Amino acid sequence: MNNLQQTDQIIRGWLEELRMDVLREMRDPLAVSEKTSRKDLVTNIDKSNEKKIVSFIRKFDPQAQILGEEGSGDDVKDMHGHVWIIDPLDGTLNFVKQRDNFAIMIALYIDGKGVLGYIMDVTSDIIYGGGPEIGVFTQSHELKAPANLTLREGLLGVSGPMLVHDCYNLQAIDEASSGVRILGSAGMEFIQVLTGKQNGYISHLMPWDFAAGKILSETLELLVTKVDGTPVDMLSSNDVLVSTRNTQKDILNMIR
Ligand code: 2AM
Ligand code: CA
Ligand code: CA
Ligand code: CA
Repeated sequence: MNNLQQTDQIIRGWLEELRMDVLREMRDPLAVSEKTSRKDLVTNIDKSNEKKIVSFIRKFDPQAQILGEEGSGDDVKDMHGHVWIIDPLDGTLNFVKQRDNFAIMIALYIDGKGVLGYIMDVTSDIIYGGGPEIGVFTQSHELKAPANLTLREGLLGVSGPMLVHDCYNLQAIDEASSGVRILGSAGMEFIQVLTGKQNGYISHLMPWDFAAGKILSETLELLVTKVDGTPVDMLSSNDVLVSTRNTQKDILNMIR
């Protein structure tokens, strides 16, 4: 593999290429099917994006393992060596119902350490990408660490079902914040926290939902842990808390 700056440019090129395909293909009727429920959908574009990303990675980094949501990758059992974790289309329900507010996410871990992460907001054409060695950039500027806001000083992103079921005392936690937001895409929620528009996000997520966001968040001094503050497991589902340091402290004092 090339050095990180070159790899960064190559991944940004893949994302721009995928974006052009998605914008063209989404004008045609989508082939939509249900996975586990009518709220858990997959489309032809989730599947074709994943096949394309897997084929880019296979050519670029042939020894790597690939973990992808739609199963075109490998059956990854450990984080040794190069592991790419990809969500070919995040926010599929938004994509189907809104044709907006969805993302493509790509992450590279080497021996368990996050090296490069990318979240592309497709309709806005903004890539949030980079990692601990090179910083976090869009196409136009570098992101700085957001202000270390407390819970009451900012907006908290949450998963709708977790709020409705009051998991972890979430309704009281939301009351204590300035307000709650539900965007329906983990990638779009991570973007809000990275840019300081929300001071946190809580959701039940799979590895491909948080792999890229974790790398970018940690590069910007944000914390990504389980809701109880313990480390996330990169190969299983987790109830994830993304937040500023002060907001994490406030939330850990209120969870039950
Ligand atoms: P997805 O669109 O890639 O499936 C809101 O639903 C967020 O949670 C989205 O980022 C979605 O990712 C993710 N998510 C994870 N598991 C889900 C599930 N079982 N049903 C719907 N969304 C899920
Ligand atoms: Ca899905
Ligand atoms: Ca997802
Ligand atoms: Ca997805």
